[in-house]
This record gives sequence, C-alpha cells and structure tokens, in this order.
Amino acid sequence: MTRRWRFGPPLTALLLLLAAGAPPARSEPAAPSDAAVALDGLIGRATATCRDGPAPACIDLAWTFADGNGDGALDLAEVRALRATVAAWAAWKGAALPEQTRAGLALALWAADSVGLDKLVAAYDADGDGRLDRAEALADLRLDDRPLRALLADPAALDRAALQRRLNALLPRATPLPAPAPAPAGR
Ligand SMILES: [Ca+2]
Ligand SMILES: [Ca+2]
Repeated sequence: MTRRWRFGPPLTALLLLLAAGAPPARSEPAAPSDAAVALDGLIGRATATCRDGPAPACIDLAWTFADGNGDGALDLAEVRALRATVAAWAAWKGAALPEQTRAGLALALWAADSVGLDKLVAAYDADGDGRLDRAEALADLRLDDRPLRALLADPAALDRAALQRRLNALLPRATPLPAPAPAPAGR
C-alpha cells in the first residue's frame, strides 16, 4: 500500500489522473462543480505532456493547478481544495477510468482521509513554514526526464527509506489487526 504514496496522497491522486489521460466520453451526471470542470480541462490539456513528455513538465502543470494563489507553494487550504476537487472529479468521471487508475485514486483519497491532510503537509514541510514548496513536496522522488508513467513505475525513482521514515512518523499509533478468533471447540 505504501508503495503508492509518492508525493503525499492528494498530489499523487492528481498525478495519477494526469498519467492516465482523458477518459473516453460517455454520458455523465449533470452539474459537476466548477473545480471539477477545471480539473477536467487540465486533464485534457495535460494528456499528451503527461503521457509522453518529460515528467517535470507534467508536474509543472499539476503544480500550477494545485497552487491556487500562485505563490509557488501548497498550503493546507490548497491541499484540502485539491483533495475535494479530485474527489468531485472522480465522482463525476471516475467510472470511465481504467480499473487500476480508479483503484489507485480511491486508495490515495482513502490514505489522505485516514492520515489527515494536516499531518501529511506537516510530514513533508521540512522548514516548518506550513506550506510545501516543490522541493518539499517532491522530496522522496528522484525526477528525471522520463515520462511520468515510467517514473511512477520505477522503484529506483523513489527514496523508499525516506518515505518509510515519513510514514512511520505519520502513523505512530497504528494498531495491529486483531488476532483471528479461535476456532469453536469440537470442530
Ligand atoms: Ca499556494
Ligand atoms: Ca515548507
């Protein structure tokens, strides 16, 4: 499960969408939110870049979308807005996504809600200013010019030790699953 935690779940969810590209058109429920429509526009514009272009160019598009006030960093409000936008988009268009993308998206949103976005931001906020700059948000990833899809599929692109430390700090009180109940006597 932790292998999918690339840049913090909300940004991961956005990047998963961009890597998957625009889904085929089909009938859709009416009245999506403005933010979901904006995200859909981004996915359409970014499809070629994020499938075939260098990963940094794709991440630029995602970052510009997520950085609502344009100050170059993501604050908690922006991360929360991104989570809400991705969820709204998924509810609107998610049925058209490939099963693997849909599952990854659901996992990223679940992880964001389970851990708490405030804790996620804090875990990546190295200088403690309450915002994530690009270096902080992408700290566990070694970017190169391969397309995003190739980068996400390459375990060597991810600093697993650093990611594990971060996750351990996020989940200090994780409780083990309960032991299975003993079999009833006489069976
Ligand atoms: Ca910002
Ligand atoms: Ca910071």
